[in-house]
Amino acid sequence: MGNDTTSEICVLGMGYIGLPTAAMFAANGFRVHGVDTNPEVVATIGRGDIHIEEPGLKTLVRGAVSSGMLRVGEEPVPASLFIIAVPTPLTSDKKADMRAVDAATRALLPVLRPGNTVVLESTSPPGTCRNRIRPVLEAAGWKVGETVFLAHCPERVLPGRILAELITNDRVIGGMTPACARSAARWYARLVDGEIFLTDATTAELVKLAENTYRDVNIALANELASVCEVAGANFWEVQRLANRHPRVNIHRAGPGVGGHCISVDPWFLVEMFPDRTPLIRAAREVNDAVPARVVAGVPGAAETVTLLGLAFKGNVDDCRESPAIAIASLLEATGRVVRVYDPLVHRPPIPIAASLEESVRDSDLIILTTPHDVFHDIDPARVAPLTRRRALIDTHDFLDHERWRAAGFDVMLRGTPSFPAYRDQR
Ligand code: SAJ
Repeated sequence: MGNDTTSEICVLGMGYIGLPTAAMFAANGFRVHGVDTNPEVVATIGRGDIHIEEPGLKTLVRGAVSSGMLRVGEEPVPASLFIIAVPTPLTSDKKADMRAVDAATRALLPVLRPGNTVVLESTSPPGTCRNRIRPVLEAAGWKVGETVFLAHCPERVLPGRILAELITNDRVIGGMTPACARSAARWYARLVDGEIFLTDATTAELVKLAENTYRDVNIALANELASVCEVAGANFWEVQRLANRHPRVNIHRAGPGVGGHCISVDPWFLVEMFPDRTPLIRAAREVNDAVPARVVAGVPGAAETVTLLGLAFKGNVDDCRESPAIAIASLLEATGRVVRVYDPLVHRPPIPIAASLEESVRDSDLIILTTPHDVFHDIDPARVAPLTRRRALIDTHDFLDHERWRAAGFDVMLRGTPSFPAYRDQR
């Protein structure tokens, strides 16, 4: 046991992954020091509060901070395990921005001691541990695999289910050496109920990218099939349902595009590093990125005021990062339309949103369901209908009860079917 400035675990980056991970270790009896370079984030967590929304997180953090097991600051402190969980966003030219990983690596050097383990959790391009972090540690005099241990343990938790999945998901731990993997695994074994698989660092980096790329490519296929169905006179949702009765087929869901900070970002890490070997991965990204424009192209010319139901990137979360709804809003505005957005789950909207459902649909010519929040099922179309100027609904997710909306007088247009308006003229 150490004193006030020594923790067992030091987590660098108090975001969507770092904060839940730090709080979960703290709740399991570890003394944890959380680090963030943003003083506001440090102050918020320091008073037991949170700056991101995730079910159960507030209670967990409040308990961990008030028990003294989770402390926060702007600088790393000596610890036995360092977890780097900082953002690895995309630059505007679709390259991995590794500045936060580099800064975190440098920041822990002054407090690193013999026998420490450094784990990179941030999703990173293949070779990051070997070619980016190891040289910095070795330049500082450390011998990786002997005097310090370095491993990649990618996070794989689903926003909205982070706390449960931190415990139940299997983990892949890739070490720079087998001793590095074992050293990291000893820590995670005390938190994780899922199975822990040991491998090398580059394989672990690729496992994470492969998982999200698999999703992206399959979602692109679904979106492309949906577009085909619109002109072929078929219903994509029926095609998907029936094809998925085949034992070896799993067609994903079409939608308004792919959002979030992971699936729409990670495949680019492979394209950036291996441009000649990734034509399919690049094409899938481009297909999914083009879906918001397809949705907007389908908006009837007469619709001057458009209401978007949902701003979050997926259902039942408040997270708006890379949300297709934001892209759809800005594309609609670029065509001169008035856009109103309703999302009761989003508390820190990146673009202005309406204060109520009524405000968002008043004098609207078209409602587009952009996010499948469960609460939208509770909307009574008969109450909405008299407020609108025209009764038209585009459902991009096949989510709402269409019969109910039709009964209230709405013209229902479903993405992936011939009712989708862009294609009505082509038949
Ligand atoms: N989406 C579709 N069709 C589908 C599935 C998803 O259009 O069939 C869209 C969603 O609407 C959303 C986006 O894709 O806009 C991503 O949503 P998601 O729920 O599939 O995934 P994320 O981004 O919330 O979380 C993913 C997860 N990865 C995998 O499922 C392989 C999660 O386990 C990862 O931890 C997370 O990325 C991450 O941090 O990398």
